[in-house]
Amino acid sequence: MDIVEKVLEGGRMSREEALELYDMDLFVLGEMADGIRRRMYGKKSFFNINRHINPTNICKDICKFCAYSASRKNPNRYTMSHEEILSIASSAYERGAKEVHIVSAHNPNVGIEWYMGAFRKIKETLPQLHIKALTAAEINFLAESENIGYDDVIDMMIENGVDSMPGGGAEIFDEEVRDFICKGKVSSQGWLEIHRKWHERGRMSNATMLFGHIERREHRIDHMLRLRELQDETGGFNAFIPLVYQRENNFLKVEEFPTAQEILKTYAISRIVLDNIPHIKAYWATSTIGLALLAQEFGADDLDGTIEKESIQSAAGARSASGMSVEEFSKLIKNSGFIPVERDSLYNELRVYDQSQSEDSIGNF
Ligand code: V47
Repeated sequence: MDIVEKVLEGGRMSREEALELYDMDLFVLGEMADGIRRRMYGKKSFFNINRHINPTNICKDICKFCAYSASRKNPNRYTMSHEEILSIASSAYERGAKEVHIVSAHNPNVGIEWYMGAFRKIKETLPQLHIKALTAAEINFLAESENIGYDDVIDMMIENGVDSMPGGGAEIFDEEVRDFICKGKVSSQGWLEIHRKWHERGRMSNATMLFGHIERREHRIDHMLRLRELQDETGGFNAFIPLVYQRENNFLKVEEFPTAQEILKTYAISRIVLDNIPHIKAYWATSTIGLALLAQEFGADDLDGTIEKESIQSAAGARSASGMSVEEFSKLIKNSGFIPVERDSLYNELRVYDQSQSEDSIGNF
């Protein structure tokens, strides 16, 4: 059976087959990925109203791709107070945000209580607001610096109101590439173990992959396969998010950047290979909004959210510093031929923006 037939019959891709997908014509790949996406969600494209908060940029680690960390080129070191964090979360909530996405650097000057206290304060004040916080890299950092286990940090997160985990810190699992781009950060095995432990507690998380730097196609496939294996075990990943590498203001010098074709192929292949992860997210902050909208035809069913403010990718050149309004966001999705569906953090549908009329309908279709 050839690969196209196998994909059409819902067969699972082997490592070799997954790699071969990259050699296929972009539109053949797109049609296969779109077929899977359409069977799952029709023309619905999901997004949420969220606010990214990056409470400190002081970092003990040195990742070559990072332009956000204050330990390198960024002269503006900051650490927010709990009051500042709460005030950002409160004003976002008042404007309709359903989720705060809180990701920080690995700040050695504040203890674990600074992190946990911020979550507790938000949860006590705004119990309805979903807190998606702490990447596995941050959890590993906190466990190491406090000399406690992953389980301890995870239990504290739950006690202090964290609802789900973002997918950051995964970068590329291949150990050689990882060592070169972010030596000293959580290991691949550690990243997967932390997510396994989180899932074992009945909680959901996401998984990212940073691509378009020095990694090769085979490393991306390897990354996807390690995630697929864990997902077979736990079922705890909601979304896979390929993050396109942003090149400015950092130390990872790259000669060739991925073309739009390569980026779209990567979305399509992830939809085909990750047959057990429900959502493929085209995170517009790194892909650009134009390509994210196109990615809807190449397997992606989720465009993340309005973001409102973002500091990590925008420090490296992405045009995401001030997010997007929900009106603009939903209009772009609608005008690209898809049905904008506002979701909550766990993918329950909150509001469907009707295709044919300008009015919205509320509830599930
Ligand atoms: O892990 C850092 C990435 C991630 C660069 O779970 C860069 O819903 C591109 O995890 N170019 C943090 N990327 C962001 C993150 C995330 C984003 C959106 C949604 C979700 C989710 C999670 O940002 C880091 C790292 O891989 N990053 N520098 C850069 N130069």
